[in-house]
Amino acid sequence: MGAVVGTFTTTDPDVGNTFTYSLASGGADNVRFSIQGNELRTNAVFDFETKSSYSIRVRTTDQGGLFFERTFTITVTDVEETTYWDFATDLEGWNTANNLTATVNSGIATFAITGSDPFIHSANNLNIPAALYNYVVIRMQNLTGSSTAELFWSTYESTSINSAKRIGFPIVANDTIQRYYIIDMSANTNWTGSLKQLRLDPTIASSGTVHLDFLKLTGAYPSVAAIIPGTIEAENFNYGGQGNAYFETTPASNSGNRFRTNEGVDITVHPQEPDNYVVGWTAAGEWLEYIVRVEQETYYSITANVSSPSSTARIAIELNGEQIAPEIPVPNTGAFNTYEPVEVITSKKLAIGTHVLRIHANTGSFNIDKLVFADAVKTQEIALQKGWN
Ligand SMILES: [Ca+2]
Ligand SMILES: [Ca+2]
Ligand SMILES: [Ca+2]
Ligand SMILES: [Ca+2]
Repeated sequence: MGAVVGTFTTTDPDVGNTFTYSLASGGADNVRFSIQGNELRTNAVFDFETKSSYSIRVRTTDQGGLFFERTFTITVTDVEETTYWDFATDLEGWNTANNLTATVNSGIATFAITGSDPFIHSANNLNIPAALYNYVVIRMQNLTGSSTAELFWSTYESTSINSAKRIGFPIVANDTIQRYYIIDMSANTNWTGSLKQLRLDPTIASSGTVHLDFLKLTGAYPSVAAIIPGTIEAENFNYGGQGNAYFETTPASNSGNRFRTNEGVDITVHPQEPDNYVVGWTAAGEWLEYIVRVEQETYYSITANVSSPSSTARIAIELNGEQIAPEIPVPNTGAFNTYEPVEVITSKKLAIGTHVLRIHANTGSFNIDKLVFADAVKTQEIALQKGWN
């Protein structure tokens, strides 16, 4: 919003004329733009995934009131926003402030805190649509005595950073491990418009150390976290693109060209279910992520609906970076178009809360339709009852 798209000039045989520009009736998408002086500016957040071409009509008027109108087509190109900061070798555009100094080593940013209100802030021109990116995922280890961290942000519509655009979240004090924190940003109604800058207060303590592994913005697809127990459709991976929501060996295109055609993940339609899609063209090392909400603490049975023409395909299921179940052995189903359910049981109880689930291809050459999570204890009781009949 407010970004300059281009500037207008008028060619007129009368030398010395001056021109003013305005939007003229007849442009289908005029409302999404504004004109300031000779600059065309955005009046909306443009997202390539939603709409990629806009039509506007512009009038140029000379000082005598004579005018000329012309229709323009504005094409939006798919620029992958930076939404993931891994701090691989430096702060990746983030800056420190208020009694906080940072060093980066082995992919971890370490913050030394020596006074009140320490924070880090991102570049001030993020241009990320808040509505799509409704979660912030942070992996960090808090070695301070505080159990609160905070996120602040500004948007192109509301450019100041203040407490109206803030979400505090609980962190573990004096922690012994790196831990995932998944923050639902839609909890604050001011998480809207186009994000301009993010600020992280990694602790509200005034002394101590925090180790930050990464911070990323991601979005549940289509909008809310999948519920466990329940079904996770493979094709409903997060928003965030290559390296953030998924890792693809062919990131430039969707090889099946179905469903989410602007993503690099390879998707085709289920052979028997025209409204259901599957992820295919899998290769070793590829992965997909999903924001999930576990509503019941228990062991789960995970049933993957999969296909493969080979017997070597293997899938790992991870939650917040940890493998939670034995590898799924995808059987040779005879063809990519023949699906079979394969069940594994989690090796630990899954904790209630919001988590990042990852489907990781240890060995490729399989298709995956979905994962069904069910309470393993209940599933086994039903199996027992059947046995007694
Ligand atoms: Ca890192
Ligand atoms: Ca691809
Ligand atoms: Ca692929
Ligand atoms: Ca599916």
